[in-house]
Amino acid sequence: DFTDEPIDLTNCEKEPIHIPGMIQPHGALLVAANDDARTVVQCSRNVDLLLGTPAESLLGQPLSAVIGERALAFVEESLVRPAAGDKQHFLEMTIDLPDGSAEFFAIFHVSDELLVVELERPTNDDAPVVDDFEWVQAFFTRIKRTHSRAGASQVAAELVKDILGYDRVMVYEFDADWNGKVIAEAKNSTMEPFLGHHYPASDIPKQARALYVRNWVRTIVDMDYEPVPVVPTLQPSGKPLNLSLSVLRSVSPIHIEYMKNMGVGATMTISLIHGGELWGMIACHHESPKYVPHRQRNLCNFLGSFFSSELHQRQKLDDYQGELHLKSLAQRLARVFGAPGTPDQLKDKLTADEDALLSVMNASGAAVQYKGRLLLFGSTPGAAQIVKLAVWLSQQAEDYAYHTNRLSSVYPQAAEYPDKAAGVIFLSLSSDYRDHILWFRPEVVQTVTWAGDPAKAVVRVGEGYRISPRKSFEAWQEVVTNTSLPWESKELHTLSDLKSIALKQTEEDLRLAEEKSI
Ligand code: BLA
Repeated sequence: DFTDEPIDLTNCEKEPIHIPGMIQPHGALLVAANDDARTVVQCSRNVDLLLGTPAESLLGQPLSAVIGERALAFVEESLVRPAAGDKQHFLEMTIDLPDGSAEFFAIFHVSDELLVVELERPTNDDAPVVDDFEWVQAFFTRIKRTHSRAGASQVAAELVKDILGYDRVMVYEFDADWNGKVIAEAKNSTMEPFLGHHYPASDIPKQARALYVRNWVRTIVDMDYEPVPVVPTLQPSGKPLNLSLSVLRSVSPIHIEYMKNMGVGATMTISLIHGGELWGMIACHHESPKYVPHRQRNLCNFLGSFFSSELHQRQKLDDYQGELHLKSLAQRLARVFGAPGTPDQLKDKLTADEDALLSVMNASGAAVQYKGRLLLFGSTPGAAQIVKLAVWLSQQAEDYAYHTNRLSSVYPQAAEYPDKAAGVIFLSLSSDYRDHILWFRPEVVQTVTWAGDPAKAVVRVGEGYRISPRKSFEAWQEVVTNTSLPWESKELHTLSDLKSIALKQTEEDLRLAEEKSI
């Protein structure tokens, strides 16, 4: 219940989306008790439209009277199979209706001991005609041929788009804080590009992510749908019906609004999971309503898990190559700092290799203080600001180095230049701290791209108010204000490599100074 609650990011997490008491109307839902007759105890209101029998007449009947003895026997048999636990089973069946028989997809699972059967009528309109085998083969072959994570993601997006025919297919990746980024995209030319865009964690709240770990494919067939209530609302035990594993589960109205704001008419999402953890999603958008038959959805589920493990391998390769690259940059810099010469000579050398100086820390700016001269590269605060900051940093430094990605929280003056230095890494080049390097990163808000309509901060829902999707971005912006992307362990490793080089240099200086004084 959201009524009168203050608007904050945790609201989204409180919505009990697993017990909406409603379904999407492209199918019908039957709930059967765990008794011998498998008595129908709940059903969706729209059974009259799909099965020709009103809900009132269906409730209390044995399930076999609705789906037939044979289908029920098959269902019971698949349920006792081992590892049947947390998953759905699937069956194509013909059901005798009052006015003739019809084909259905039946997807069933167990929820609180109750048997939940979901029936979808295959639509013959734009269902893609594909050969499963060819499809799977094309997917495997083309993914296997790619070498990088980005390459594999791009191919996956393109293949899923070809196969399912959505207007836009994205590979969406979570970071450590569950914020998301679009890392690959295949789309119709008329669609606005989302590639590279970042989204706050609250856009896919925690309880939704938990459901996508259990249920790997989520479809919303028509954003403009009228939800269909399940009757009676509660199961015989008095509890709400848990629809965590349901494929027809009605969607959070907040999420629907979010999608409509984006101009999306239908979606399908395939979970990307590694080691039991959701690390990303393949997100498909269609401008108009779109139904994909369960058969194809199932195949996507399988391809998603194949793609996940392929991508994991490529990530390891990318990390390894990234480390090699950083090492070579660090060596180049070590040569420069190993024989710096005069400040002017050092300046010339670093200017010629500015790219190495900045990319070794993935920084947007750097400052080098050397023999009384301050040399600036890329985007930095002003010289006077840097000199003051460096004094403070040399006091904080332990073992000649210091780093933070929230500089202004420990050094308030930095709030004057978050666009230049929300994060900083400091490395002393001499034992008296007089010579040193600073690397800078701007605040993350400046470096990420955001799309969407920031209007409509609050929506009226009945008596109360609810947070709307775009409000979450503002809240997220507050969270990341004055914060840069974190310094990663590979950068901190390189820092200590550079440090040992710099310190050797310092020892050498001391030895020379000693020799001179003798
Ligand atoms: C679900 N939010 C989702 C899903 C996606 C996103 C992919 C999965 C369901 C689906 O396939 O549509 C988010 N989709 C995105 C993003 C992009 C995209 C970021 O295409 C970018 C390109 N959402 C909000 C806010 C709340 C919220 C503020 O923005 C909460 C108040 C909730 N999102 C929300 C909920 C779900 C959801 C509750 C679960 C929907 C469900 O499965 O019922």
